[in-house]
Amino acid sequence: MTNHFGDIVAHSKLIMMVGANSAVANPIGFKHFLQAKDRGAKLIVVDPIFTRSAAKADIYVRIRPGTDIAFAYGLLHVIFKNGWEDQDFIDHRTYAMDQIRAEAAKWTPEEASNVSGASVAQILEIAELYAKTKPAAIAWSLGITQHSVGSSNTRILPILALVTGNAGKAGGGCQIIRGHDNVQGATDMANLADSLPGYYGLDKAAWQYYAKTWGVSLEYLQSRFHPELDAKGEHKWMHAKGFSLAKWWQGVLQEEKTTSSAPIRVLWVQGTGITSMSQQVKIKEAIDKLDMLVVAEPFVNEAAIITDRKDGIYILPVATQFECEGTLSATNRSAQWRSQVVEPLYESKADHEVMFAFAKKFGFYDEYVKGMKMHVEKGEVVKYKDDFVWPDDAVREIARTVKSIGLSGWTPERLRKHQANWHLFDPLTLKGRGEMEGEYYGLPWPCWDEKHPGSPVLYDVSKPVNEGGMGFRNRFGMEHNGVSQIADETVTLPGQKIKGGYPQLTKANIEKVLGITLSEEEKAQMGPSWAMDFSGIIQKYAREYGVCVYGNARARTIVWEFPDPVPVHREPIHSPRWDLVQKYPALPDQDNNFRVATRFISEQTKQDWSKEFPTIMTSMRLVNLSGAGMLERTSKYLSSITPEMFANIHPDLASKYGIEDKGMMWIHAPQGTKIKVRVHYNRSVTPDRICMPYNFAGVMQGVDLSANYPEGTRPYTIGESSNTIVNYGFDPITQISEFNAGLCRVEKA
Ligand SMILES: Nc1nc2c(c(=O)[nH]1)N[C@H]1C(S)=C(S)[C@@H](COP(=O)(O)OP(=O)(O)OC[C@H]3O[C@@H](n4cnc5c(=O)[nH]c(N)nc54)[C@H](O)[C@@H]3O)O[C@H]1N2
Ligand SMILES: Nc1nc2c(c(=O)[nH]1)N[C@H]1C(S)=C(S)[C@@H](COP(=O)(O)OP(=O)(O)OC[C@H]3O[C@@H](n4cnc5c(=O)[nH]c(N)nc54)[C@H](O)[C@@H]3O)O[C@H]1N2
Ligand SMILES: [Mo]
Repeated sequence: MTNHFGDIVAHSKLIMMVGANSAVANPIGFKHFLQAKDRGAKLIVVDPIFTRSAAKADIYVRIRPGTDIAFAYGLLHVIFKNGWEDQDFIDHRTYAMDQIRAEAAKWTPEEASNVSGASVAQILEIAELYAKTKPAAIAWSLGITQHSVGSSNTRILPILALVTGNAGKAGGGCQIIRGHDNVQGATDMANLADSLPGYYGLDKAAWQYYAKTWGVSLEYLQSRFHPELDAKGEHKWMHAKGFSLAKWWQGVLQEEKTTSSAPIRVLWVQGTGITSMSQQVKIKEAIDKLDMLVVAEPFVNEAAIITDRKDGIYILPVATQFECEGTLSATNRSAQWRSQVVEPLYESKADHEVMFAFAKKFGFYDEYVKGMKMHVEKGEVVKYKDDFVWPDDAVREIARTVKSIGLSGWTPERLRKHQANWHLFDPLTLKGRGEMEGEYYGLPWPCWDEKHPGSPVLYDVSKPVNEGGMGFRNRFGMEHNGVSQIADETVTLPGQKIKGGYPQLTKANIEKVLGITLSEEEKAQMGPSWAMDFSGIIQKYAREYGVCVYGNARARTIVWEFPDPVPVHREPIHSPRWDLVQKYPALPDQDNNFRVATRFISEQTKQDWSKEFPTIMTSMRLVNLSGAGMLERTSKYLSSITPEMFANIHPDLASKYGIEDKGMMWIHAPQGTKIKVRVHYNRSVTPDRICMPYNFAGVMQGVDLSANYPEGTRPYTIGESSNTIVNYGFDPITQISEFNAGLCRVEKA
């Protein structure tokens, strides 16, 4: 999220909500959109389903799943054609907009309408309204990300904000309304298979940096990996992405090409539902085949239920958030300190205690916790005490290390003080008063040092850097195709002592960029770049000169290292429009991403899937159930609201197949799987598509698995998981599943 919820209430004059149903998924967050509306802001909702959020919209646009790029280019076509773009912003702060313009030129409103299903009149109306109403925010969530074009989707929407000059503005920006309370923190801390914490990547420099902060040698870290070397003589598996949550099962089954040192034999699950992932039948087969499955969490994870195996399953009781203390990151990048309410109940242990016990058992506990006993002296990370205090020293380790996104100012003392003084912060501006004067609530990152107030709005050049302002990040080199990637001389922030754009600060360039001379001592202590400078000297000078350590650059609209540098529309892997598959085909198949091969074009063109599977299927959420659903389905009251798994279907579609309201139906998927669910006649869906929640498990392809729950643990409700029939399909960059666009066939049961 570039801005924050209060900012929407206070400043947005228009909110275009694309692929999010916050009225259900984030009811408290959605309240802010409604408050903005009360103030006169316009709400546009773009969604294939007439959702509860759509019901509150001034304009609702129904599009076909997986066609947001076509729709957005339709808007861009009209905006460019009429000269409604913010040319000043484009000239000074962006790169390669010509290429976007060229792609947009192809998308006449008629073609955008043909592909997306939005009417030409709506495209014209929204393009004008969006371009002329400022500031305008764009909000999105899973309707954008959960596609085989998910990462391109997440680029085309910020491009709309850049074209209209809405990026880096109060009331503008991109409001990505994220999922679990700490999902931002989870990615920041690299619950990811392709990076070290703080998005440092997996190259040798990153590992060396982490070896230093953890107080261990690089050789020690290397020794933790399979010893195979690559062509350059480097430790191959240390620098390779791991398996992803979406496709780990392929590492067990080895049915398609996998690139790993050995098949996966053990699965350790801690804090994810497993039944929340697509390809449930493959997942079940993989769990059956493992040597061992461990599930460590507060409930009985249904990963242990969907398998036929009777041994080799360990269920470890983990404490809940109320039984431990620490920090988390809210969707707007603010930290929140969370207090312990009670001691862990019964024999459960907090997550970190489980991990410590694991590390002890496997003989690496000392190295595992050493980072919490280290601090910086003269630019070097050295051990300074024999024991650590949880969670304070974990937070200190993060502040010392994660400079990339600016967590340096997040000390436990500051975060605790924010928690104790909630009442002193203004929810609309996040500004503190009284004792908290000069700070923003939760020190939204980047928070560059212990004096920094946090950054409520990313890329805001109207504020001094030391007060939360910044330009765009210089992350992709100094130039591309001979064009400078640095912002031009007009982009000078208040308080900035040098003029215009500048590169990210490194040991090699800092003297030249700032016009300073470093002492020999400073040079000796300084790290190679701002993101790896334990000494803090680069940030010290940045503060003095009013500049941002990561540079002041241009927003690139093309990502040259991606398969689609310019976002282009590609039909879903299972498309209802065979005619469009020829024109907008999927990407070539991938040989190795996250260690596995993934089918794109070969799956898409294997046959005209729409003949046998003519109906589109999408996902929805329920207010009373969350994620894999185990937490709430064990609650008598919450589960009674939706006592059964169901699918919403339009009466016209249902009657075509003789399917009765409140009766049962089978839903069949292209991969040969099926689920049996309760029928809900519903007019939020059109007759070409059905929609269903994903929060059930415990029944698979019509088979009730109640007997597999340990005694006394079966939740009040169980049901088919929609992920048994979610179609094969993954994003080429992130590998997120195509949960929100697939095909199926319905049949009376
Ligand atoms: N009660 C409850 N709250 C939750 C959760 C929960 O399970 N239960 N889950 C939490 C989590 S983890 C998350 S990530 C958030 C998710 O929050 P949301 O993403 O807001 O939740 P969804 O219901 O998945 O909404 C996605 C919307 O995108 C639409 N959509 C599908 N395909 C497309 C498309 O191609 N284009 C467009 N424009 N729209 C499309 C869907 O119809 C749906 O209305 O919710 C969080 N909050
Ligand atoms: N079809 C379809 N599938 C989807 C989606 C969709 O829209 N459609 N959405 C996707 C999205 S965005 C997400 S985020 C996932 C969500 O799905 P999951 O990642 O499965 O999320 P949850 O069910 O919320 O939580 C997982 C487990 O963590 C346990 N847990 C709770 N607190 C703790 C704790 O403190 N410690 C430990 N160790 N465990 C704990 C819970 O009991 C639960 O079993 O589902 C994805 N799957
Ligand atoms: Mo999520």
